[in-house]
Amino acid sequence: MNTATIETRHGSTRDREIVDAKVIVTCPGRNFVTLKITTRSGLTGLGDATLNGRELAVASYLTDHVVPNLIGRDAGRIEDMWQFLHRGAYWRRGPVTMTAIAAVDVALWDILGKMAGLPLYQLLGGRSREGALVYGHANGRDIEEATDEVGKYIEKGFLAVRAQCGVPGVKKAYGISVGGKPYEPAESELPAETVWNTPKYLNIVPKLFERLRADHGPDVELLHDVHHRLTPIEAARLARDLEPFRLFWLEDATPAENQKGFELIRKHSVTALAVGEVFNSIWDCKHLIENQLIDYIRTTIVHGGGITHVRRIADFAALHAVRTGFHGATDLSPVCMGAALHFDTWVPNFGIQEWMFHSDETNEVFPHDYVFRNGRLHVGDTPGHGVDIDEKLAARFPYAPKQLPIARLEDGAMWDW
Ligand code: GCO
Ligand code: MG
Repeated sequence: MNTATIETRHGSTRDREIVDAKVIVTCPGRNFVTLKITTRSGLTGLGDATLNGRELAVASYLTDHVVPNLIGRDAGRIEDMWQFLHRGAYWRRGPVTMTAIAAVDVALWDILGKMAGLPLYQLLGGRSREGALVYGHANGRDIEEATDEVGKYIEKGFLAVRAQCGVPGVKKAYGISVGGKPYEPAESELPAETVWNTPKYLNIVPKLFERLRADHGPDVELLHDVHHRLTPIEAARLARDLEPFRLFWLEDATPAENQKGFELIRKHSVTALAVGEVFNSIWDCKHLIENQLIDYIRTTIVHGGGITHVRRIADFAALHAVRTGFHGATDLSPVCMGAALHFDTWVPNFGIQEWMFHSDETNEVFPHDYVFRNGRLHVGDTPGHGVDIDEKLAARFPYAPKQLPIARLEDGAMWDW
């Protein structure tokens, strides 16, 4: 086969030239930033670029500093594009940079899938499983309400459920919805102030899980998110107290900047640990993974530099028996979710995928082909990642500034939210 034949079958360099790239900001209930890349042959690819509460920083990074570099380049050179944007920018890593790089990377993988006429999981190496086990978010103002909510998820077919409950004496505990609406943390233009009390929290959580096991039996997988609130020794105590209830994982038990802290947790408990939704590089998790201080790595596609980089993290994690458990809150758009699910379908060391339900408006703006069946999300066979954007509809939902809450201790000092 000569070069000319190869080029006609797979798109010539000229066909693959990037002729347009634009950033779409929309707020169908919450803000999303999306990058859309178009090639000369008319193929388009989408990448999510959403960084909750700091959306416009990424939009500007892309529009002002990345898009001018994309025009005229070969959309097929995905690896080179990644290196160009990472090494070439001189300023590496960081959530804004890595989210912007992820958007380009995912859009290019999407285009590659369309060029090949294949779903993304096939490009990565094909299926390892039929569907991706997902966990939903159950929460309640008290234990009673939380156990009812867990029951509802089980009835819907979920095999794994994250459970959070209100903390008596704490006005706004993390993860608890208000007014019957689904939980959405970024609720106001300026950060809502919450007050935190660790002893009260440490008192209630084991009681919640004792009750959940009593009500729902041993089979359902239960998870819990501490959301960075504890010191390492407090986290160790909670992990030990929760051992009898066999959690699938305890998440972000302590802020992960202090990685030695995880040794302390490990020393005292065999509760599985998950970390990494705020990481953006393999360098953030290298120590935790190679020392087997965690069991699940949560860094997902949009915040971890795209498929190209997260694949490196996953392969490295596999060497150390660490599995993936990607972040999947509603602040990641369906575009990230679609890409993550293709990754989950392929990656050998898959653990679980978080799945918070997007609003109907969001699902209409981002039509997609993944579906929930029997506790798992299943990707379709649409070429690429299978998620599109309805730009006309997106334009009807203009950006609305919203920030995440903050937490203070009772004496007024700042704490980790
Ligand atoms: C989780 C999370 C999120 C974050 C959110 C911040 O789903 O595990 O911790 O809900 O709070 O992504 O933007
Ligand atoms: Mg979390």
